[in-house]
Amino acid sequence: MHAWPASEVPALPGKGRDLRIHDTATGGRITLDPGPVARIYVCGITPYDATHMGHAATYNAFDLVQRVWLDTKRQVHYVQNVTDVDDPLLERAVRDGQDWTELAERETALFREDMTALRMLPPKHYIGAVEAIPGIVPLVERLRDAGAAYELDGDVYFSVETDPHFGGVSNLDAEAMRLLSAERGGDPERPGKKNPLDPMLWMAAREGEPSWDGASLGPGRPGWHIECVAIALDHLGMGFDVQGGGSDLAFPHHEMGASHAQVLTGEYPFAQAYVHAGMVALDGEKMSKSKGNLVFVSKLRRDGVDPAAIRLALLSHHYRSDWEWTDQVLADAVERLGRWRAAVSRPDGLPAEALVEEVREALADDLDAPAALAAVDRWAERQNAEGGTDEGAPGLVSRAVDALLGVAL
Ligand code: 5CA
Ligand code: ZN
Repeated sequence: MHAWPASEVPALPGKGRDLRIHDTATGGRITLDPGPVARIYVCGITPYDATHMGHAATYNAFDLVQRVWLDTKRQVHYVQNVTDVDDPLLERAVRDGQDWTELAERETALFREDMTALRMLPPKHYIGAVEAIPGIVPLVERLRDAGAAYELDGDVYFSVETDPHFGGVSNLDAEAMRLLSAERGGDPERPGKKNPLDPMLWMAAREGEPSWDGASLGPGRPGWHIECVAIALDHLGMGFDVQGGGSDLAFPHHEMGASHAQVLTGEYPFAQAYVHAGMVALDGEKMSKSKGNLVFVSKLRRDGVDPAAIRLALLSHHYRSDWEWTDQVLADAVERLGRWRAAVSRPDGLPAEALVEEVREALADDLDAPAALAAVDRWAERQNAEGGTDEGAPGLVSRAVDALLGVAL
């Protein structure tokens, strides 16, 4: 699949700091030590509805990871998937009487437009589940042949007990895992499973549903977790730097994915850090396609909201916190954007080298975007009130805000 066009990342004087980031698996902050090419996998959308502010907030967090790494003069190898076949997508297509491939294509196209407008840097590899199927089948066969997967009425399940590290990503107790598994696509109640938590790797073809050649597995379609594992292993290999997504993916998705990969390769860990963004809510409840309490990026754009203001609204919350989208959040961002634009449009200004370092330090410190915004606010306030004599300052601030925060002033 093609991704979306990259906005230019202006070069800044000096060099950024190494990223210290909260890792769900260890429950603490770790300093990442990527090589010259940092590797990141971020779980993509299931394209049955348009990009909402929750999605945008999560992709904003991982866009900041990329920008911090680029500022340390590293290359970034960023991979993202599109879950373009899965139960919720097929159910929505049936509900609305439309072709599931058309639905997926249309919503993926809209997502690309939203990401472009928000200046999110694109992945190097943007891979759909459907196009990954030829790579998924042999992985499932290998797991089965190694005794790590078993068949149940034609479906193939992964046996979580074959991974000694199982549970080490989310660190949840058995009861919490069972509840979340039932809530998030698992089937802990299905009789005949070795362990109620075992996730499906390959679903045998169902009447009226799309299916693909599964070689010795028979016709069917892939489970959700193995999709991301196949794509990540293919394009990044084991031990990549960051596995990212919203906090609702820590269990079961990232837990299961890590186990699949660790059993497949005999290596540990799947990723150096598991990084999770908080959930954005609307009217007191997590924004979600299944509930329908959504604010869409595309709708705001159509209403004439500047994408830079949407981006500032996202940046005004720490990526790990759960927060509520309100009209006030957007109004504050519009106002801030106005103040910043006024400040950089003055012909000369307050020296800004120290500001660039403050923004760098804030982002390197577990992506503290609110602290970065506060630093720019302080500069803009003094600049608007007093100005200065440094001719290069407004340009430097514009470039830094673009390069590090993805906001075009
Ligand atoms: N296709 C799978 C991942 S392989 C999936 O979870 N798709 S999704 O469309 O449901 O979500 C895409 C990303 O947005 C995921 O990282 C998810 O954790 C995140 N996300 C979904 N809802 C919210 C929300 N309300 N707030 C923050 N992030 C969210
Ligand atoms: Zn995923």
